[in-house]
Amino acid sequence: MKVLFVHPGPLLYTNVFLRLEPLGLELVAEAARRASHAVRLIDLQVESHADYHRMIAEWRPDCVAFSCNYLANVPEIVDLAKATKLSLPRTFICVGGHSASFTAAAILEHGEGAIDCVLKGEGEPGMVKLLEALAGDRGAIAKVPGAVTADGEGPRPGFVEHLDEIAPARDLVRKRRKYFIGVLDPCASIEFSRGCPWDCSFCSAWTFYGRSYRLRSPERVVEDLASIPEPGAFIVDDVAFIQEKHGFAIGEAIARKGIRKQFYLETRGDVLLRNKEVFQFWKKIGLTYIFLGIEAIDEEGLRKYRKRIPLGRNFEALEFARSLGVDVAINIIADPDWDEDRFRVVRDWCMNVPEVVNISVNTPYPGTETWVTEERRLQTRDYRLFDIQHAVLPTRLPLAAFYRELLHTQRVLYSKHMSWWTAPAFARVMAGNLVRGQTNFMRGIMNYGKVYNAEKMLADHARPVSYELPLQPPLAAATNGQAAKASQLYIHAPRGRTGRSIDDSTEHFVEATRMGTSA
Ligand code: B12
Ligand code: SF4
Repeated sequence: MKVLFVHPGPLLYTNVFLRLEPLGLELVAEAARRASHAVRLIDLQVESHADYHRMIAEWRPDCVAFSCNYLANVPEIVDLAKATKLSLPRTFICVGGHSASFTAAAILEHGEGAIDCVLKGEGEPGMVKLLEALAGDRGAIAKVPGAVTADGEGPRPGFVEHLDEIAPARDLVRKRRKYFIGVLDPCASIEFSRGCPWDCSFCSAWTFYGRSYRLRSPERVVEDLASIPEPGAFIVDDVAFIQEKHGFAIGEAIARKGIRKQFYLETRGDVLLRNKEVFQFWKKIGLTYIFLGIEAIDEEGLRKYRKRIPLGRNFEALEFARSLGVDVAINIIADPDWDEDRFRVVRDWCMNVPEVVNISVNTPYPGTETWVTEERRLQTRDYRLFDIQHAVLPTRLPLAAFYRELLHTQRVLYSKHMSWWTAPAFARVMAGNLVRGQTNFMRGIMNYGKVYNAEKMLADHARPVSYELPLQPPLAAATNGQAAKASQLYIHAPRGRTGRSIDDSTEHFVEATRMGTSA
């Protein structure tokens, strides 16, 4: 069968700070190719809708598979599906990815018959089974694990048993040099592990993967890395180097092979402090950027996000990250409840730390416990506003004033970062990138003013809405958080301790720092 894999268009800050290789979609495409299907991939972050329509008109795929990891992309995907069905009525259309998995029924409904199936969970095993059913017994589609169709829902999706069995179809992406994060331009993406053993209430990584955690072997990682031409590599793991031994094994294999790259990774403060030597070793082999999930700068803020890592440990982690001599980025979550004073305190704090600080807005996301338990009701259900840059919960300040404060804070931070980017050391890196024809980051910086604009943000709330996110569950159900978690939130079935490839000491460490009591 001819299968076209489609990544939707850019997110708000994809146009400024980063734009990443569609790694998940490449993995699903490779699984389909290994099952003897003809596959193509188009990434609408870097190609246009006109390119897409041209491609489907010329190639006439039997199946179009969209990737939907973010709510903000839902309307675009639904509209593209409808247009595709109009021009190619016999083409089967499916949607997969994180957000699609948590909002499957709503997506089918928005499609009004144009979307044949939402395939929940990890796409590699599910897609192969779906295509098998599509080529043979169409009646079996609704029984494919993870499939949700108008005829019903199949069993829970199956896991990839060993991450070493899968590989990304990197060759299918047509504009590789368009992917970057900051000055890592161009930059590829790579996976060392999958899933997360913690269970934070505001996050859906654990509900999606059933609190499982699997590792890729150092041999496969090195083989994959060696095939990547880009000098930068974004490590996509939710929490990098949870297990020290694995981090060392990969690092040493990279060093032995003589691979030189600049790496970006994200991790937790307590993991950084627990496994200091690994991060020191990685600095030697090219670790350049660390993103630390700090979220709040005071105990009250941390309580709100129920982070079970004391503020002192967070600051200690920051100190340690600084001592590594890598660039450190952190995220602060602005709550819609903030007033002018709170914004001012945060601004002052941010100006006094050497890190790159990003401010996002507290947004309940389906698939998280917060989605079920958040007592504040949504002010809007327009998918496009669920991009962690808009306020979807009631604001204490009038909305216009909230955006003015938010944008002012972001602008102050931007000027701080700008002064570094123009500093001689950075300017040299930028100049080097420009000489190599890599202009992604430079263009991003120039886009800033256009993208972050208080009037535009406010006007976004007044746009006509075609598709609305399903309602949050009623509060009665929300009070029973644990039951809601177990029965409604998991996409992959939890396998308990056996589903986590970590040693007992790491399991105890996770146990002591996680939020909930789930399996
Ligand atoms: C890179 C990244 C980003 C980038 C995106 C950049 C870009 N597009 O250029 C940035 C930084 C912008 C970002 C932002 C956000 N992100 Co993000 N991000 C990631 C990250 C770290 C890596 C994605 C990745 O490559 N994964 C690896 C591949 C292998 O997995 P995958 O893409 O999920 O693909 C698999 C499945 O989803 C599925 N699948 C995917 N596509 C398809 C298609 C079909 C047809 C099928 C069948 C299956 C399928 O199969 C794939 C293989 O198993 C993930 C964490 C993670 N480890 O996945 C979070 C993650 C996806 N992000 C998440 C979240 C919550 C966000 C934010 C809301 C805020 C935040 N907390 O970071 C914002 C939202 C932005 C917005 N505007 O809406 C969540 C999940 C979101 C959800 N929908 O529930 C994740 C899992 C992180 C987490 N711990 O919560 N993110
Ligand atoms: S540590 Fe918490 S926030 Fe981070 S990925 Fe795991 S569950 Fe999500």
